[in-house]
Amino acid sequence: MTTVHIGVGSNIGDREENCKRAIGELNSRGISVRKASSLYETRPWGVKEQPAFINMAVEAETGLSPEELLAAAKGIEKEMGRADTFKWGPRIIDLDILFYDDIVINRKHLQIPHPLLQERRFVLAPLSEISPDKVHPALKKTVRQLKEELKDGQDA
Ligand code: PH2
Ligand code: MG
Ligand code: MG
Repeated sequence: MTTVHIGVGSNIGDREENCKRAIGELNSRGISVRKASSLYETRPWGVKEQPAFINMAVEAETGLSPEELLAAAKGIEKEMGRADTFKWGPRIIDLDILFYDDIVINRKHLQIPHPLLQERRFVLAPLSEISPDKVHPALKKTVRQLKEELKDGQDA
């Protein structure tokens, strides 16, 4: 079993319900959620002209490989009716692999740890609630440290 961290976000429809449903779907696909953060309402990052998000982070255990985990996340997004919009655009549900144990993967379609997590308060705030001492395997800093190092303007 491997410990993984997943970021959950939604900014369309019943955002809270969408996040909760996604957690149920993870559990039913062999990704057993052990810890879930609170729900955070966050300002849109990247593309600002869109509705506010609900974000959260979970820690889970799984026997799935990184590729299988990615396929499961994409499958849940699809099943929940996620439509293709544009990069960083609005979405009913977004499931991003943040960490997969201490593995570092840099393939075109799969990058772990998530390449932008250190720039995003909407990721680091919920993540530091559940796993503050988790060390980023490439940056060699804890989640707590990364959150403290965010610049003031980086509030989403
Ligand atoms: N996701 C994005 C782009 N911008 N902003 C917030 N606040 N929360 C998100 O989950 C988010 C975002 C692309 O995945
Ligand atoms: Mg995302
Ligand atoms: Mg995504």
